[in-house]
Amino acid sequence: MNPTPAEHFPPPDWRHCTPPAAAPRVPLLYEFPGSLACRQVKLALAEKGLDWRGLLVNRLTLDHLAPDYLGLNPRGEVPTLVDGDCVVYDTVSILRYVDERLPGPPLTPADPAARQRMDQWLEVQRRLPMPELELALAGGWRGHFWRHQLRREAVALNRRLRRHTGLADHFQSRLDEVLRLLSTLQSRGEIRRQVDTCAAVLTRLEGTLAAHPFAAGEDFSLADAAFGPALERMAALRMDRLWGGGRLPRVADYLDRLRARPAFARILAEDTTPARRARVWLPYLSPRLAVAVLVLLAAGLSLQVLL
Ligand SMILES: N[C@@H](CCC(=O)N[C@@H](CS)C(=O)NCC(=O)O)C(=O)O
Repeated sequence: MNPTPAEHFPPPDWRHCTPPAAAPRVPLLYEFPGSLACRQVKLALAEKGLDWRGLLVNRLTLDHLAPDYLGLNPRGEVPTLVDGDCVVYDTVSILRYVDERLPGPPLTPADPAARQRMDQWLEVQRRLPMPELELALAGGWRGHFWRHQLRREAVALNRRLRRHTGLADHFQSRLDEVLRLLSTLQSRGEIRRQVDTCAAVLTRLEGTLAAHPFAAGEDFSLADAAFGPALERMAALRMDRLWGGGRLPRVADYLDRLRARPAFARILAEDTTPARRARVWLPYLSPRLAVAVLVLLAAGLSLQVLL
């Protein structure tokens, strides 16, 4: 089997890069509204009380496959964080960078046992099959749209593979991933197995939450910045039946407590403003609307000529 984009392009080693010397530090976050991975990073930034400048990578217009963006993030995914000379991709790596290199209250426990728990939960969260579940379980027009978008991406990647041979590695690895996702979506059994994987993780989380209020210990940590948006997304996909109705009461209470945090409410609200939606949808819709208007005009003209 071909390596996944994450295996092909391992996380960058940011420990030797040079962050900007002067304050205030306002890192750039290449992001897409609604992206789970972006919300995890934004939650960590917001919990640390930091400002960031968001730069839209519009997944609707396939901006994440543009050669310039692949130069920053060879996986062709969002988010990517740029802070001076430091360019970081891979969500868990960005979370660690944010906490280790940027100011604000620490989100990594000082206690070694709690730190180890945080690291374990970050890795468990990283392996949750969220891209598959988001595509398979999203209902209504949203589900249809994103599955259609994935097929569009496969066509675009095939075309780009022929045109930009210099980036063949990047396009091939992304194409393999897109084809893997498309094939997973064909199999109900596979999706059921992935839901079971989540259920097993949540049962483990329930056990952990019996010992302390957050995933790693007594305080909010990077593990909660990762799990909060992931649970929120599962709830949006109606996977909350895994913990609702008294099944996993501590997980239910944990999500309620995370939702009640001001940083959490802020990042969700900022993601869904009408202005943000317009910035994403207008570049996608306007050329399509223009073509539709032209087709209608041409049809009207031909009718006039005929009659
Ligand atoms: N494993 C990735 C997760 C990032 C990810 O899956 N990003 C999604 C959006 S939430 C993405 O950019 N997908 C590209 C696509 O759909 O083509 C990481 O650690 O950064």
